Amino acid sequence: MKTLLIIDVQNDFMPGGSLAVPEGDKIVPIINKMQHKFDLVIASQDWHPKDHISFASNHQGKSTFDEIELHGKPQTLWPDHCVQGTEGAKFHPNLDTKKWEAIFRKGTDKEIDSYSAFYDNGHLKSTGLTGYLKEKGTTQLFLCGLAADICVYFSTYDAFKEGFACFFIDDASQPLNSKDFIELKKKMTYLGIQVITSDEI
Ligand code: VGL
Ligand code: ZN
Repeated sequence: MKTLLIIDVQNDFMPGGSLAVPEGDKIVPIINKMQHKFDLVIASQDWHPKDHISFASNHQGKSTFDEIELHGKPQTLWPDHCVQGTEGAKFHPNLDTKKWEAIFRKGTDKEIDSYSAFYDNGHLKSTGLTGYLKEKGTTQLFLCGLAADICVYFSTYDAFKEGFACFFIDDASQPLNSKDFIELKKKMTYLGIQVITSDEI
């Protein structure tokens, strides 16, 4: 059973948004075109409170993209983005959401960031996504969205560890840092995650 998980295709990650991914909007028509190929389509939504710990604005004397240590782990400090209820947190207006059966929100706890749609960055709390996918009968999980090297990557990695056969759809994802992403693609391929393009589905 083939499921598509669309990660964080939200306005703040688009060109002109507060945490813009280069050419982030390029993937919208590609995602729209492939949704009919899946038995189940779901999405994740980055959904932070205003006082979220990952925002540089909530740390005195710090700048955006600084790295600090939080709960013993490195944390990049981001510009304010995907604040609950704002325009920036909405999905791209041209994204076709009609077929979506569920939206999993993440990053809602102000004390911890959450790149993966499955767990927070400390792997302390689950979103319930594994249980949902298993109950729905998902065997093959296809992932795409923004940013390829952050939330799509960490979601794919967790999905793989949870035992799903994983497919990373390269042309339906865009990275924040394209150099890092080359290495991450190698790592995924090495692990047994298939890196594919949307015409191979
Ligand atoms: C993301 C950084 C912070 C993402 C979310 O969706 O890739 N990146 N929050
Ligand atoms: Zn975020």
